[in-house]
Amino acid sequence: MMKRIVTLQDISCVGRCSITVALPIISAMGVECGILPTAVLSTHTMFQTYTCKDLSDQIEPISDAWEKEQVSFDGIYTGYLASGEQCHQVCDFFDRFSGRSSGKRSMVIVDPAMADNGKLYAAFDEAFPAEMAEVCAKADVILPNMTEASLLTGLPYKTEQDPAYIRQLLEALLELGCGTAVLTGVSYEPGKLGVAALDRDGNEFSYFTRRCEQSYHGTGDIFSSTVAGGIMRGMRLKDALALAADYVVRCIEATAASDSARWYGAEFESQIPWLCRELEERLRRG
Ligand code: PXL
Repeated sequence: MMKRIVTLQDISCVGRCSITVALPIISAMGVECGILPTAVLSTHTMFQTYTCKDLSDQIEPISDAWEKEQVSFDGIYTGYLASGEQCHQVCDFFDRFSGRSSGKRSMVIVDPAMADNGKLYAAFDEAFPAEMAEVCAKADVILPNMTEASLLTGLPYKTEQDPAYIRQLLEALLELGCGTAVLTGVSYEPGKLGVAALDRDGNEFSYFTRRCEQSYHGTGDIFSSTVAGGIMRGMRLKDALALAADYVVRCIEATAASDSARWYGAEFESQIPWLCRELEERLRRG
């Protein structure tokens, strides 16, 4: 039977991030994707002018209606959340819908999308990372980038990385309470970039690709959505991470070959056929 995931993040109407990325990618991967929009923005917050309508007051009534209709999810995937208060609501949502009480556990995947390149996104204040840490505490898998990991753990943000520092960050992330911590944007040598993960049983793994010169907004959302889709399709986490990293590289390469502005995100659409083919191929190989 087809798996059903629900993603909780904003709708940035233009700019290729959050729901406008998650929905097409997860659907293309053969997974039903429900949405619970946390806010509606004209664009993501890296544009100079943007509007934002917080939808916090919709989370509870939508949850109530779903509960009445006995809607259930195989997975819950969260991204950009609009406020600290909303982080609490999302924790309540996990308690209601992750099936921990009914025994049919759903996978909780949290991308604590709140910062990049050493800086919090424009809409957040310094108190926000501690609220997001509470969301991470309830997750099976968290997917922070280096900046987010440093804000979540209080460890310094370093652009020069080594394995000891990455291990320290991963251990500190696990201490938040999540099942597996995945760090993105890990780099030990100039031409390579990748991810490193550690789970509660002490299993550690990493995956590296070539480092692309260009960077585009929203690639973190492309990555996390692909990981979520891969897990829902039954991939092992490390295989889902590798597929997601390879897909992001292809998306960046496709975008670099065109002349689109980086604020409009990466052209993930043109690489969806590759993603679908590669997903089925890698699932077959096992
Ligand atoms: O891609 C992360 C993201 C999602 N949603 C909104 C954002 C950002 C990053 O800036 O502003 C509204």
